[in-house]
Amino acid sequence: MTQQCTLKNALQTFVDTFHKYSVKYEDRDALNCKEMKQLLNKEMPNFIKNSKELKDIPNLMIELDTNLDKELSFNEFSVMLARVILESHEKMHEDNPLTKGHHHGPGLEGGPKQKGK
Ligand SMILES: [Ca+2]
Ligand SMILES: [Zn+2]
Repeated sequence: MTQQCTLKNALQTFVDTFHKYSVKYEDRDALNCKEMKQLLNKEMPNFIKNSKELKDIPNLMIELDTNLDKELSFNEFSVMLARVILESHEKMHEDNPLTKGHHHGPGLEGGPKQKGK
């Protein structure tokens, strides 16, 4: 039995991406402000453009850093992921109302399907 969970790869990507940046300046398991900014800019550039959650990154850092050590643990980081996933799903439904069946647009990633406001 080697059946794998469908979400295993997504989880692995979250963990790997976090770790790729958390060890950039110091080898540890938390993101400082600089590392967090790089992660967002390199790994989620379109999300930064389209997301309300990611509009004010310095403020977001403060909000996410619940233990006030000026770093984001994976625990704290995952709160940001959850919020962005939620926001993106909502956006996927922007031009795809539930009444017409369940279709998903491109969400925060954006794409050619998007028409202006
Ligand atoms: Ca922290
Ligand atoms: Zn949906």
